Amino acid sequence: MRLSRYYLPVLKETPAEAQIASHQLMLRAGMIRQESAGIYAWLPLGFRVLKKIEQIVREEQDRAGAVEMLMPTIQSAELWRESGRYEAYGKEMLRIKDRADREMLFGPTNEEMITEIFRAGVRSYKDLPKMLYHIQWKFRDEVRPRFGVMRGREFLMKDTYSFDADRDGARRSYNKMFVAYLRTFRRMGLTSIPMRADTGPIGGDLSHEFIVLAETGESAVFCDRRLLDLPVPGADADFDADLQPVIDRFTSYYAATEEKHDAAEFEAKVSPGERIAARGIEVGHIFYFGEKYSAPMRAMITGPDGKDRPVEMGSYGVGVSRLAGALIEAYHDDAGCKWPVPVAPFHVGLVNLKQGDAATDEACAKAYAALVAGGIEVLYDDTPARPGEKFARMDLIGLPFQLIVGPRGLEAGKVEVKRRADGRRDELAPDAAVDMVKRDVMNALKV
Ligand code: 5CA
Repeated sequence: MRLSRYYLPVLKETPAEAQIASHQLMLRAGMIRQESAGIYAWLPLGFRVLKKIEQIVREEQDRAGAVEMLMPTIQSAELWRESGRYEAYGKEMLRIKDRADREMLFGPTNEEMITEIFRAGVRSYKDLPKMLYHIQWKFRDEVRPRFGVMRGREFLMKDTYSFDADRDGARRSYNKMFVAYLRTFRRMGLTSIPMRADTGPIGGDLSHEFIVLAETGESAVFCDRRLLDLPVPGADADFDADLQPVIDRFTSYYAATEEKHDAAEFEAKVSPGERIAARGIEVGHIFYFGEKYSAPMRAMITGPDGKDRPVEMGSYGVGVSRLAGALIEAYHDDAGCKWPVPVAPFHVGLVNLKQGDAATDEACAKAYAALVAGGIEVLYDDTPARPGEKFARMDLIGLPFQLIVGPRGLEAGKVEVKRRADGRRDELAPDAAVDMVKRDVMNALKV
C-alpha cells in the first residue's frame, strides 16, 4: 500500500477527551473516529488491526472445534420475553420499534437467539456436543462509555455457545474454551490470567474472566504472580482429550476480580512476595449456566434413557474491538504504538527519504516488490514529507519494522532496518535487509 493513496489522518496534538494511552494513540494514529458517544468508525489502519485480531480469534475457535455462523444484530423482543430477560436487562438494552410497531432490540448478546436456533434443529443427545460462534457487533447503552473502544456502546464481540447432553459434557466444552482463550491472547502477545468472576446479567454459577494486567484497566484484580509464568498449551493441543489438568493447573493459584475477592483466602494461599494486587482489562469472559435459558425456552433433548431434558449450555465472549485498545495499553511508548507482528496493521513501513530522487525511488520500488512477493504487508511512505515527519509518523503508527531508504545510504550500498519494539537499528545491503525482515516477520507469525 502506498501512503500517498491511503487514508491516514494522523493528529499532532493529543485529543483532550482521551484519558488513557490507547485511546489517545488510536485517535492520533488515525485508527478510529468517534461518531457518537461510545460509537466509533474504524478508519483503514484501525480496521486492519481489528481484522487481524478477529482472524486470530477465529482460528483458535476453529481449532477448539467451534463452528462459525452469523446471527443478526437486530432481535425481536418476543425472544427475550421467553427467557425473562427483556424486562430484566433494563436501560442497557437499546429498544427499537419497526414500522409495524413491533418491539425489536439491538442485541447486547445472543443467548436467546442461539437457543431458539438450536431448539429448531437438535432433538437428541446423539447430535451433541455442539459449539457455535459468531463475530458480530453488539450494542449496550453503557452508563459510562469511556476509554475509546475499551468500553464502547457499539462493540465487536466474538460469542460462542456450547450445547451438551450433561454436566460432564458441559465441563469439557467449558475447558475447551478456557484453553482456546489462553492461546488466543498469547498469540497476540498478551498474557491473560483467568480469574474467578461474577456472572452478572448472563447468569450461571461458574465463570472466569480473562484479564490482561494494565494500570489503566477498569477492574481491580488480585492474583498469584506465578500465574504469569504458566505455560500455555501449544498449537498441537488436543482438544478431544480431557483438558481438565490444564484448567486445574491455572485454577490452583489464587486469582479473582474485586467482586469475588476474598482477602483472607488471598493472604492464606499466596506468599507476600507473590501477591499481585493490580488493575486489569477484561478481554474475555466465559460462563457455564446449564439450563438457565434452555429450561424456560424449552430447548429439549432426548437422553439415552429416552427422557427429555433441557440442554446444558455455556457462553463464551471475547472483546474483539476492546482488544485493539488492550494491545496498545500493553505495547506503546511515548512516540506511539509498538504492534506485535501478528496484530500489526502492516508488517513493514518502507520510508523513502527522498521522494523524486531516481535511485532512491528505484531502490524503494524494488524492496517493496520483493517484500510483497514474500507475503509481507508493506505501507510505503512515498509522500513528499520531510524525513523527520516521516519518522515521527512511522513511530506513531508503530509498524514492527521500518525499512529506511535514502540517497546517502544507497551510495554506500546500505539501507537501514529499525525495529519498533526495541529500537534496534541495522544497516545492511538492500537485498539482505529485505531477507532479514521477511525472515523475522515469518518467524513471528508462526503459530
Ligand atoms: N454472552 C456472554 C458471553 S458470549 C457475554 O456477553 N459476556 S460479556 O458481557 O462478559 O462480554 C464478553 C466480552 O465482551 C467481555 O469480556 C469484554 O471483553 C467485551 N465487552 C463487554 N462489554 C463491552 C463494551 N461495552 N465495550 C467493549 N467491549 C466490551
